[in-house]
Parts: sequence; structure tokens; C-alpha cells
Amino acid sequence: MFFQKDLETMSRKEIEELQLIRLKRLVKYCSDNVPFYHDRLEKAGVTADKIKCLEDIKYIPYTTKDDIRDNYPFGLFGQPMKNIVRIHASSGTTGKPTVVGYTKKDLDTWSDCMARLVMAAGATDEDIVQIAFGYGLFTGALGLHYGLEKIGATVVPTSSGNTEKQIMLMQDFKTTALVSTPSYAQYIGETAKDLGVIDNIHLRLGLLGSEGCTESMRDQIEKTLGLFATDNYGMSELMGPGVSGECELRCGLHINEDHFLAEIIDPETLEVLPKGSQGELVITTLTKEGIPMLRYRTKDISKINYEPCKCGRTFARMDKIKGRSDDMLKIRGVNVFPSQIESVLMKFDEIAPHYQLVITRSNYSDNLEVKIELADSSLLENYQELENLRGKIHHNLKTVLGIQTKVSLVEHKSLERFEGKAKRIVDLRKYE
Ligand code: DLL
Repeated sequence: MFFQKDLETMSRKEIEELQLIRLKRLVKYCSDNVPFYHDRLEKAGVTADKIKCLEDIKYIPYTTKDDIRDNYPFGLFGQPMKNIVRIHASSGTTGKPTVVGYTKKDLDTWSDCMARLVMAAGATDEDIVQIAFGYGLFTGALGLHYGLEKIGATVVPTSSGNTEKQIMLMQDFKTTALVSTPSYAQYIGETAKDLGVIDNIHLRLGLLGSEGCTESMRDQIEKTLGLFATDNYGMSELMGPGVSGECELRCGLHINEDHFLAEIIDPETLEVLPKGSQGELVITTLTKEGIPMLRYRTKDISKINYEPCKCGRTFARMDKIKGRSDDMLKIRGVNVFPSQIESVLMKFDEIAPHYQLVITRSNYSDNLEVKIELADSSLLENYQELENLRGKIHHNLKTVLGIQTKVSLVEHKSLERFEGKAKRIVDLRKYE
């Protein structure tokens, strides 16, 4: 089933012609409306006229998360605030979040993109869909919410958490589709089993995303919940979910190429790689007004197949995300950068600049332990002071990361030292 069949089945030539027109228009838009881009493009000698074919995109400088941070909060917006109708945010690399804004037209485009992907996955207007992504600054819930409403599905905005109630409503409403992270879907499944109500669950479809999911984890989720699950990819800086998603054939995630121009680059040399290579995904948002992105470095590793899909869609398909070219972690669906943690820790004189992040998984949920070395072990002798310090660090980490952590203060010089690049992350999660 298609939402916008004429667009989703354009020939490669038509897609590329449309992308070129939009790319040229975008370069002018960015130069005219965003001082940051104006200066960058001028310095690089790029004008819309210089872009004669899609390959000429190589003249445009990359944009990174740091550029958004340096222009916090609204500096990269392409429209005055009176035209911005929605704000979302995700984790920044230090204390401040990465903020994005949408115009009315952006919200329309977003729901169209989402509507295409949920229909490609098999959702219909007969579905009753429980959205178990957190509503709020995170883009996941509202992105799917609007897309599903657009196709006429019945949306139940349960948000994340409160699992038993989630399961009760699932039975009472005869919910047919679940929107969540793979790990939350797995947890819901296990809880329903433990409660002895798994046979009363009527789910047939899982629209999963926002974090990695191996095929074996997906198998497990499908078996437990008795549904068919697709993978959906996106990021706040680009729009949120709606960038790409699997169709029912599940052989790659269709990129909404009329709105997103994708490239694959070598994250070390920053060279554009030949079609079909694996590398870092770079995306240019071709139509976004609120916060347009020129060649945004996603840091996600994937590759792209440009062959038309047997489902009839011609939009290129990206592989499931293979990893990251930076050290960002997804913990309980939330992006966590070690640099955010470091920025909190460095404010405390009582601790040494040595820490370790240990990530484990229990009950289908991630746990983050932050082990921090004391600057002076004498503090260990004063329990009350130690607890006060632990409490303060815990509070500040919660404020910056938005998730709970376990803070462990350890003796001076007890953490490993490194001669080369420090290895501070110990990721013990097992998905298989
Ligand atoms: O996670 C947007 C989203 C919401 C996508 C709901 C799909 C469904 P952020 O919070 O900005 O946005 O996180 C973006 O999450 O750069 C990837 O590293 C990771 N990510 C997102 N989707 C997937 C996926 C949303 N399907 C970051 N598989 C991205 C693996 C994913 N990683």
C-alpha cells in the first residue's frame, strides 16, 4: 500500500532531477536565511549556480552537531520564531541539548513522510496503534502520531512506561500495532507473558526504531508478541523519524529521497564514497524550512542500495545502522555522549579526571554505571561527605542526560590508565 504512489515510484532520473532542483533552491534558501550558512557557503565559494549536477554537492561544507551547539538554541533556524510552530530537542555533546524547529509546512512534510513509511510497513486505517515512545522533546512519539493519524489509524498516545497499564489497554482496546523502541517492545512482551495475558494481546504490527535491533532480537520480539516488526530510522536534526523505514519486504530502509539527499562518506578522510560502499551517512534536508541541514554528518554507519525494491518503491534503501563513527551511546532510547558526562564531572574538584562508563542490560532495559575516581582517597573515610558528593553528581548527571545513572565513587588511582586513546566505555549489553 502506498500513501503517495506517484512520488514513491518515480524513476531514478525523476528523483535525481527533483533532488537537483531542490538542492539548488536549498543552497539559496540557506544563504538568504541563515547567517551561519551564508558565511560558510560564501567562504567555500558556493552559490546555487555553482551546483550544476548532484555530484556538485561536494563543494558544500559538512554541517555537524557542534555547529548546532555553537548556534544554540535557534541560531540555525531558517525562519523567524513567529513561523516556527514546534520545537523538539535531543542530546547535545555537552550540557545543552540540540534544538530543532519546525514550520507548519515542515510538520506537513513530516507527517507525509511518516504516513508513507507506516503504510509501507503495512499499517492501515483499521489499525489501533499504541504509541509507547516518550511524548515530549523527543521526536519519536509525535512524528509517528501525526503520520498514523494522517492515514486514518486510531492513535492511542500512551507514551512510554507504565507497562502494566500499557498491557491492560492493549487488551481492552484490542490494539493492533505498537510503536516503540525494540527494547521496550521486548520488555512489554516479557511482562505480558509474566502476567499470563500474552494470549489476550492482539498486536499484528510493530513499528520499531530509534535504536539498533539485531535480526535475532527482532525474531524474539516477533515471537513473543506475535507481530511483524519493521525498522524505522531518523534523527532529530533531520526531522525525527520519517527519514527512512522498511517496507513489508524488509530488505533495507527506504529513504524519502524527495526530501532527503543521502551520501556515504569515509568518516576519516571525509571523501564521498562510491555508490554501494559502507561508510558514514550524510544527509541534506531538501525541503526543510525550520532548520535546514546542508550535508549533515549523522555519524551513523550504513550503506545504500539504489536498485528499485520488489515492493514497487524506487526510493533507495539504506542498510540497518551498523554502528557509529563517534562514541555516542543509545541508553534506554536516549542518546548519551561521554562528553556530556565529562562536562558534568569536570565541575567537581573532589574527583580526578578518570572515569569509566559501564553499560549493562537487565530486564530488557539498559543500565549506565558511571565509575568515578576520587581525587583524594581520604574522602572515603567520611561517609556523609561521600554520599553528599555522590548525590550531587547523580543529580547533575540526571539533569544533563535525562536518564538515571548509578554513580560509583572509587578509590584514587584504581581505574585503568591508558597510554593511547582512553577506553572509557565498557558496553556489556548483549542483544543475541
Ligand atoms: O531516535 C528519531 C527516531 C524516533 C527514529 C523514532 C526512529 C523512530 P534521535 O533521538 O535524535 O532521533 O536519535 C538519533 O538514533 O543518529 C541513530 O544513531 C539512532 N537511531 C535512530 N533510529 C535508529 C534505527 C531518533 N532504526 C540517533 N536503528 C541516530 C539504529 C537508530 N539506530
